[in-house]
Amino acid sequence: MQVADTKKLLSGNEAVAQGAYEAGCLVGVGYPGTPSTETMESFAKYDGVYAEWAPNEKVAMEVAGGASMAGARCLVACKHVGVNVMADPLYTLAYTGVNGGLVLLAADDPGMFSSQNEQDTRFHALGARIPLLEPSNPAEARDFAKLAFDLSEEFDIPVIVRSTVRMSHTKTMVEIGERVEHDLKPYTKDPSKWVMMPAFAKKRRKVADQRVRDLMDWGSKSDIVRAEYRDKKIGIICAGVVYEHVREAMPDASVLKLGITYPLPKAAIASFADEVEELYVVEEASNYLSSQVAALGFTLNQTPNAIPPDDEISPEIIRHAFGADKPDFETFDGALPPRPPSLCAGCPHRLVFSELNRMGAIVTGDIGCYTLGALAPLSALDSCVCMGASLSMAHGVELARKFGSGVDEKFAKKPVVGVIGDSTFAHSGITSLLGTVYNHGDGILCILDNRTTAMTGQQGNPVNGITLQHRPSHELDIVKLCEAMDVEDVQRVDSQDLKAVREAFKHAREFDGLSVIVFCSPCQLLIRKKESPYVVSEDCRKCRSCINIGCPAMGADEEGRALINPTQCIGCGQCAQICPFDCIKSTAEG
Ligand SMILES: Cc1ncc(C[n+]2csc(CCOP(=O)(O)OP(=O)(O)O)c2C)c(N)n1
Repeated sequence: MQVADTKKLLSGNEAVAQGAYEAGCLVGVGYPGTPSTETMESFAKYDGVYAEWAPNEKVAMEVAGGASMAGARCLVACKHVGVNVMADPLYTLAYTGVNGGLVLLAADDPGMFSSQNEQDTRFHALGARIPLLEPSNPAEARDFAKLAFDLSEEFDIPVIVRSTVRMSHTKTMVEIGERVEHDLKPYTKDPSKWVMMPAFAKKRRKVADQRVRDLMDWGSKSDIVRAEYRDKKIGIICAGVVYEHVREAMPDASVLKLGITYPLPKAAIASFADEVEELYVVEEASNYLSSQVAALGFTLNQTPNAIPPDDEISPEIIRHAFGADKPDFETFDGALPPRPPSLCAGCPHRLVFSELNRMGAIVTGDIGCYTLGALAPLSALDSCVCMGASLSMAHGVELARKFGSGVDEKFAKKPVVGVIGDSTFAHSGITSLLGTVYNHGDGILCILDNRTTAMTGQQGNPVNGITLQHRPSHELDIVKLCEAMDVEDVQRVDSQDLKAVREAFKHAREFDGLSVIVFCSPCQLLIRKKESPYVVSEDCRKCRSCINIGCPAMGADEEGRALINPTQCIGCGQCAQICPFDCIKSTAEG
């Protein structure tokens, strides 16, 4: 079938990029994070735009703030937890307002498919007094992204477009249009708008409040707020992808579809509430909408069965909430066997964790592929909280042990090790390390430099010096940086060489003070090199040392002898190095 070239099959993320492109957005800045990553990756591919990865979301928002002040339309994209990182500039940009339109795509992750928490960006919109639009599908994502730029300039405020994982990654046909170029808006120096010291900020705070009232009225008149009347017994208020689920689950119910969920369009809600007998809110993973509708003075009915407060919602869950039998997901015929995630065959992080496990260290971890070092059989991590936390939490553990009383003797003797990846180090680990050095901390810090941001799909970062649009750059030399920070003991070690890894840890444990080990070896998915596979000889003594490094290519036969799956083995030789009896050889050795 021929599809007219005014339509494209786009994911929600790609559609936001398309909308931004059509709106004449010039500058795109983001930091990768599922489910938002493809937004900036696809925006970067359009002609006539400038796009870059920032080292973190705060920097991204500040770059966009500057470009907006200079008159350009700007798009920022990140995942929900990235909004926390940028909260400082974001909340104050709500006071300064914008010059060129500034739009933030914030992708939430109800169900936590790839996140450490399930927070709802709408609470940030409420806290910062920033309007938030919620498209329900990719077609709307493109429309709302375009609209968001106009709204941003009309109301002099950054605008958030909130997506959720289901919308970010679903593809549908999207009507597309031409780009409308925008010259830079003229810049006029105006400290009362852009210099947020208390005397000016106090006045801007009032401007922000008035803007919220104006936006409430705007929403009630806008066609992105739509009352759909059917049977008027049940009226459901909903937004985003939940709207699609509600329509599927309750096709006869009346629906108020909110395209803007902050500020809430009070007048539109009031007329809907007047028309229906029972008023409900359906939402997922948070009570933002129900609490805010109730705060406006509307009385909500409760569904016969509660809507779960956490996790993604589905049409089955909605039907059950309104009285249908509970869906029985367990007996689903096509149930898949469980496949726990694991580090890839040949992953350069593996030997570091196998050693940390052997050392019985207290390991404060971080976010990246290496978080998988927490899982059996490596079982090497004690904590993982947020990007950058590894180094500062290691310092905190040391402080408690050093200054606390009644410290358990065994606990006191364990080495404390912070482990962080290269992208995460650049994101927010550098200041953590600085804090430890400044406060004369000790312990061991491992920086796992696999030459990429692997977890989110191999993006460039300041350590590998690869930029989003392949412009010239600089590679950050982590060792030199540590030395410049006055770290007294810094080693650079090949993380695929077990002997070197062991020696580095031995040296670091003996060193009296803070010791940093920069483990270097590229991610296997980056080099995609497959050497001859390894095999286990007849002499295998079933000690399981090789199996315990958790390589997906390793297994055991019925008698417990180690076995290597040749289709999965990439020939890295980690297992051969770990075997204490020299029973594993490369097939290349004949
Ligand atoms: C504030 C925040 N932004 C983005 C993410 C998404 N994210 C998780 S880990 C990671 C980077 C991982 O790269 P790196 O530290 O180099 O480790 P690798 O995966 O390469 O081992 C990113 C971008 C996040 N969890 N939190």
